[in-house]
Amino acid sequence: MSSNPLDFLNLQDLFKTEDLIVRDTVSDFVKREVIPLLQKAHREEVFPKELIPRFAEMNLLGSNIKGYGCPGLNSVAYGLIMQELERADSGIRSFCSVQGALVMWAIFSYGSEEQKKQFLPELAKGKKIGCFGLTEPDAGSDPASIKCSAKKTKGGWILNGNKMWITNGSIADLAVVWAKNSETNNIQGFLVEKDFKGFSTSLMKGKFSLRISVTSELHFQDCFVPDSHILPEATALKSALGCLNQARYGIAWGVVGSAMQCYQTALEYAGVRTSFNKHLSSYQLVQAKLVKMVQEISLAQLLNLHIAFLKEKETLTPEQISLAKMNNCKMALQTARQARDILGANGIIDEYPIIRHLLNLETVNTYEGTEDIHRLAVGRSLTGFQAFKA
Ligand code: TGC
Ligand code: FAD
Repeated sequence: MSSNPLDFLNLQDLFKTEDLIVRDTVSDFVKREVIPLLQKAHREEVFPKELIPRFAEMNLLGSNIKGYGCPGLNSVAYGLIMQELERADSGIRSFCSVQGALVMWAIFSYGSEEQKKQFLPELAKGKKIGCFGLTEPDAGSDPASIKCSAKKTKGGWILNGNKMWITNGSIADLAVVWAKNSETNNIQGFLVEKDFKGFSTSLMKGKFSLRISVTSELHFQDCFVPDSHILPEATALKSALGCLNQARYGIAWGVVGSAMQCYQTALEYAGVRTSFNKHLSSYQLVQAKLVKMVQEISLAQLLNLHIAFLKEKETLTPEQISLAKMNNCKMALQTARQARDILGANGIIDEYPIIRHLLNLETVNTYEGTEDIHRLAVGRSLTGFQAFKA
């Protein structure tokens, strides 16, 4: 029998010792402190906020940013953190992704020195929670068509419009908001604090996916944002898309964690459950499903290691990230579906993690660019023709 069915190709021989320490530390934390909270949180549709100080103590917020209270971990260690967090739940990884890859990264990449010093250490310590507002009710896949407007006024800007589907929105102290300059039509980035007049949020309830994650609408009604809170280097749509690259990279790693958890559960279950007087795992059809899972997980793990290598070399392109996000989300969704099947009726009950992962992965395959949007992004880079629009 395989000595480590979760690392069939023994890829961990390629990791540095310090990366393995990071992985194992986060894995222990997840098993001891995160997983025990999930069944209740998922049933009640609440985020387990008590974990936020622990995320900070464990350096999980902005862990690949250098300086400003962040540890500056390499791309493999960062990816392994995402993988281990998502083995628990995509909503747990989402919380850390939004805080680190979308909010902190936006400030780190496009903010002034004052903004970095003011916000990054507090965000790293979990003293402030952030959210990232790009999507609107009528603009998801096509962010160039957002309507949220920013009009220059004395000493600042006036924001009007609505954002929808915003992770952490209602619990955020600080929102990175993308709005169109009403004179130039350029998309610009703003930092909106929760007590700014004219800014409000509303919680979106009734999700059957990512239930432990807070999802909200953001509303701006003549909301005044002082000049000190415009991100000076975030001056176009490509600035927002630059943040998405960071988050999509983390998702490519994260969903492999979900797939690993589903596959491990199915493998163990098939080893003890009997049907027609034999263990499920002794049947060829069940083995075929388990082999398909380990085959796809192993290929996704290899892909992640390679994009980490490219990211460290600073040659990783958006289209390569699209390929990895698209492939690994689909792979995780298919793995979760096969794992659910192996558990029969037990596959739909929350005593096991599979159905929760399966439902979560429907969101993860959609947010940060749907599967088809990434397919089209890769298609454009292959052919030179964009097939997004007329
Ligand atoms: P397009 O003409 O392709 O691009 C406009 C400009 O941006 C550049 N660019 C990028 N730059 C950096 N990174 C990328 N990934 C980039 N993609 C494009 C591009 O070179 C161009 O630059 P320039 O200098 O020529 O102006 O723009 P388009 O309007 O045709 O749209 C392209 C498309 C569809 C790929 C893009 O807009 C897209 O990615 N759509 C998907 C939207 C999306 O992913 N939204 C995510 C919202 S945030 C979220 O979901 C958080 S979930 C959080 C959680 O809980 O984890
Ligand atoms: P649409 O753009 O309406 O797409 C619907 C369908 O049409 C999809 O299948 C899509 O692939 C297809 N489609 C669209 N355009 C084309 C085309 N040109 N060619 C072919 N097919 C096309 N956004 C944020 O800004 N911040 C967040 O924190 C955030 N968190 C989220 C959390 C959750 C739980 C969810 C579900 C979403 C979140 N989002 C967030 C929004 C997410 O990024 C969008 O839902 C996503 O980009 C897709 O947009 P849409 O839902 O409007 O779908």
